[in-house]
Amino acid sequence: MTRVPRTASPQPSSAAFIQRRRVLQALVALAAASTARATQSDDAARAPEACTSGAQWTQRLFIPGDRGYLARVALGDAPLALRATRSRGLPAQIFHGPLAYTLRSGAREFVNPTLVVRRGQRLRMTLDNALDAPTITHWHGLSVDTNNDGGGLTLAAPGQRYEYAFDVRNRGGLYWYHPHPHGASAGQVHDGLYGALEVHDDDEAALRSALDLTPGSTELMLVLQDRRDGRAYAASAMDTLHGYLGDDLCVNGVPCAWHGVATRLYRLRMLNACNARTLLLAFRTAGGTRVPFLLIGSDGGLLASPQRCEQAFFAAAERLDILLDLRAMPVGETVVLESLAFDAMHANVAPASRQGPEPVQPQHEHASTASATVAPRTASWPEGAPRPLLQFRVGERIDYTRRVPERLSAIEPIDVAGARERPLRLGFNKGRWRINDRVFAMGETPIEVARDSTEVWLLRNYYTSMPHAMHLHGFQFEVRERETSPDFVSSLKIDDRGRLATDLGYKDTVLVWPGESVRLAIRFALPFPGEQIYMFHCHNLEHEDAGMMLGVKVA
Ligand SMILES: [Cu+2]
Repeated sequence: MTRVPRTASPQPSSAAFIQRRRVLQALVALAAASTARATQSDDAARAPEACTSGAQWTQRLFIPGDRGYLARVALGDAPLALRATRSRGLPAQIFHGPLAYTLRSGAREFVNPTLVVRRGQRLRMTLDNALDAPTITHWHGLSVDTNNDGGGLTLAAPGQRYEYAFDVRNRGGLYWYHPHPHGASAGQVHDGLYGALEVHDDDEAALRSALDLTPGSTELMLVLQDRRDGRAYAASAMDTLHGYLGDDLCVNGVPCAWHGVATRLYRLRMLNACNARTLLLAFRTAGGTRVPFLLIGSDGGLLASPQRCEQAFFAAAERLDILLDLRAMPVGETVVLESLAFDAMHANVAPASRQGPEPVQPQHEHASTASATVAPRTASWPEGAPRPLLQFRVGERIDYTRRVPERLSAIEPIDVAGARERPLRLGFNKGRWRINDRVFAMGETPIEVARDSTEVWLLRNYYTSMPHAMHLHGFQFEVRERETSPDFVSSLKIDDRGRLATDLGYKDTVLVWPGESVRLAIRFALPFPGEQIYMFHCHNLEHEDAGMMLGVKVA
């Protein structure tokens, strides 16, 4: 858990670094005439080329191997055991919290494994709780029944085991798993309990074949988490109000990493595993030229067709599937994945924050005792502040002639004729974030939905609020419409319903900005007998733990 010391100056300082940058800039200048790309952005040109944590692209991006940290493991018929425990034995460069999921398959041991399943397969998994606090694992985005959802109605006590068994009904795509014990989710996720779950299907196979994509090489899974240090979660009252933000963004456990690439298409499958942070992702060359990308998928798998983007908001718990085209890049060029500056719109809740939120009684003790001695502090990286995240270095010229398919998958619009519209207001009162003025109460289901019905959910966020990334368990939905969006959001709209490229396809998490109304179409098709209970909540995990969550009964 050692890390590179923080430096006072965010600017690169070593002579060698400056020399390298000059060389790169010269290369870029030579290549500029032949690189017909987006217009130069003054903002981008002024942005620091190096990551600001002090490491300055000195570490390689961590690529998972055939075992260990984040490695992919194909689940077969035999049940495997996921163990929530203390993290240990990670590679030295990995910056991870004090907790981890471990899994053993044959002779191989995995840490926060990427679980790989086929659509239609039966998933059998045991959760062993080796923490000193209750936990439960939620399968984020999967269509499962209440007992398998892990939404927090049932917990595994310390030393106890919980059994999951369900059919994987979801489309191919990147889903994930993380703890969901009410009142303690934020700490457990922050402390290191999270992992990706890849569902494979025919559309996925066709894409990999068409573009010659190989996981771990030309298809890179990037798990993003912001951290302050390697220690256990310690949230201040301000963190509880705004969400816990880190100082550094770790990509696959490494801040400020670089990765060597060739002149071809790369697929980047990204998971925002941050507790609360929204990013505005974009790519640029060292010289400041914006590099557009193709958005090919989101939470519920591949879009119908690729969408060309120059930037995309990426909220907590969302997934983005991106193709980055490096064919026109000269060898020696660098392309930086960065988060652009944006108005985080937290200002409107600042006055209330002076009094601090009303204390929330956690229902469970925190998973780690180490936090007791750590004084909470706020992050040095405010939400919306620009930050380079990951550097790609073009080191090899290759011929690559594959074409991106026009059709990626079939997206059936949800028929909303006769659908009930259900208003859900997001707001703040008496020190708590609320949905329809309520906070979560165990055993209550203020939202009751008829089995196999279709509803339109109208999410309205107050002007005097902050952005909330709203997540529904158990069902993927369609974002139908955005109204009265902030100007900088509506400037990215791609249709006359105010939708963004990242709203397309199927979603399970949607970011709702202050003053905005967002309509979702949800088909509550329920293949399970009896009544089922799900959660609808903000995925700013501090908001969720403090009660910005309602039970949903489908019967
Ligand atoms: Cu929220």
